[in-house]
Amino acid sequence: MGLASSKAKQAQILMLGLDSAGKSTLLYKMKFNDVFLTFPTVGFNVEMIETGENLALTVWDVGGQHKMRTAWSNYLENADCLVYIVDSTDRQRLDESKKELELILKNDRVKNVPLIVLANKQDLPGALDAEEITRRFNMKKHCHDRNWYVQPCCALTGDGVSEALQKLTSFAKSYVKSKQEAFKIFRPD
Ligand code: G3D
Ligand code: MG
Repeated sequence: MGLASSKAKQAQILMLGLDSAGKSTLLYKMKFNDVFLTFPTVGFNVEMIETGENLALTVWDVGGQHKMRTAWSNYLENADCLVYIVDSTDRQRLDESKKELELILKNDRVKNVPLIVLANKQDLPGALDAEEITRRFNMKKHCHDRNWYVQPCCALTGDGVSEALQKLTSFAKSYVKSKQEAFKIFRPD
């Protein structure tokens, strides 16, 4: 194994979703495997997560309140994977959540960037399951040009969170690799 391949790689992960979907709770569950009291995020939280696979994830959790959403596009530039959190019980705002996701996916800055949708709050009665979220968000249509996956989870108990982290690592890894290969073609030695 050469030096270059043994060097730990970095991936930038961007967590988005409406306010109260569970982004900050998920971030801390992923990082510390613990539940913290969260407050509406003003600005952003950022944490580094070691994956144990020669890849460190820098995870950005950007506030989801209405006034913050216009700032989302500023964070899109260097994302290697998007994580979009949905409150699967919030049927009233499901359409709003879907529209915000569509806007993100239309942005050229995240063309081909992989996406994981987390169907959060599966512990609560009436939560829509991953299949239903997939269908209602019309994922096949909106994500035909990127890797995507919908993972059911509960940020409080941690159910589905390690699966989400595994998928995230695998998507981010292949995206970082494809970026590096494109760079080599662009700048041959
Ligand atoms: P946000 O960062 O997306 O705005 P938060 O969301 O992480 O601050 O979470 C908003 C509220 O949802 C919090 O409750 C949090 O405990 C709760 N929550 C997050 N994930 C889950 C989940 O999987 N199941 C349940 N039942 N609740 C969840 P409070 O009461 O502090 O507002
Ligand atoms: Mg938050």
